[in-house]
Amino acid sequence: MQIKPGDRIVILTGAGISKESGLDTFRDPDGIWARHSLEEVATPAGFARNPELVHAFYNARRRALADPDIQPNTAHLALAELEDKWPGEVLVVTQNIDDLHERAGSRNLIHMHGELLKVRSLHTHRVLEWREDLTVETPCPDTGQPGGLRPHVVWFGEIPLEMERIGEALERCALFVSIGTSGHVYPAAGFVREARLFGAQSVELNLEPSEGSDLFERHQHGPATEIVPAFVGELLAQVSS
Ligand code: BJW
Repeated sequence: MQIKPGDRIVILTGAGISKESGLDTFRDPDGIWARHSLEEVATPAGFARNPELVHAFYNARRRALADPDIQPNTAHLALAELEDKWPGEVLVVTQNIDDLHERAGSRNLIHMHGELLKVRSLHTHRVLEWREDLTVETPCPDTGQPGGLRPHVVWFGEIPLEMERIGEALERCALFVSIGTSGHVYPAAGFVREARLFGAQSVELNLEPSEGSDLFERHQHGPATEIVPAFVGELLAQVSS
């Protein structure tokens, strides 16, 4: 791989990077979509039909994230170290709504599918930090009206966050790395094509070949906690040599 210190790197992460921290993926046999209906809990129509069910789904995941056993793993930590030591921009674009990248120390980070620890007012569109359970009775702090808050997450049919900034980063990067994502969900699944169109090299780090595996020039398959630190080590060796 020909990348030199100073080159820009974009890293896309998905649920697979947080699996070994104890959080479930979506599409694996033991994943979230095996237990919950995607249409009921991850679409605006599902929320309009049954907000209690959607709140219960995200309340349970918010509580799980607060479990002291759930901590960033060596893959999250390696990406934070890369941002710290690589002499060039490293941008992590995560599809995950957990906060494990922040807790590991990543700072240049975009949560394109939102954040579990934030809610949004349906009346004022203001985004608020949130760690408690949410119900249909919870009043919106801005208006005092009950039922005026929703999870700050991107559901199917909604436009992911910060797409302009992501597009610019994909055009400029010399290396695009995809970690722990199945490649089923767009627009994230199309980022590799976009980056390659503008000349970036591409690497997939995943437990197994993803849906779009053939689009990547290089692949490393295995658990994120092993293959991500090894890959970061390889990049950082170029800085010290
Ligand atoms: C490990 C591991 C270990 C395990 N180590 N690896 C038809 C064709 C094309 C597109 C569409 C279509 N019909 C509709 C669409 C669009 C739609 C879409 O893509 N649908 C597809 C399902 C077909 N997309 C949208 O609606 C998006 N919006 C949109 O397109 O707007 C239009 C627009 C875009 C841009 C500009 C202008 C307009 C919105 C998508 C929202 C996704 N939301 C969710 C839920 C909300 C957040 C939450 O509750 O958490 O986001 S769905 C869910 O999937 C979640 C995830 O972020 C997302 C991706 O999942 P991810 O991360 O890939 O997880 P898995 O489980 O699928 O994969 C895990 C991988 O890890 C596996 O490969 C494992 O092997 C691996 N793994 N353990 C390493 N230890």
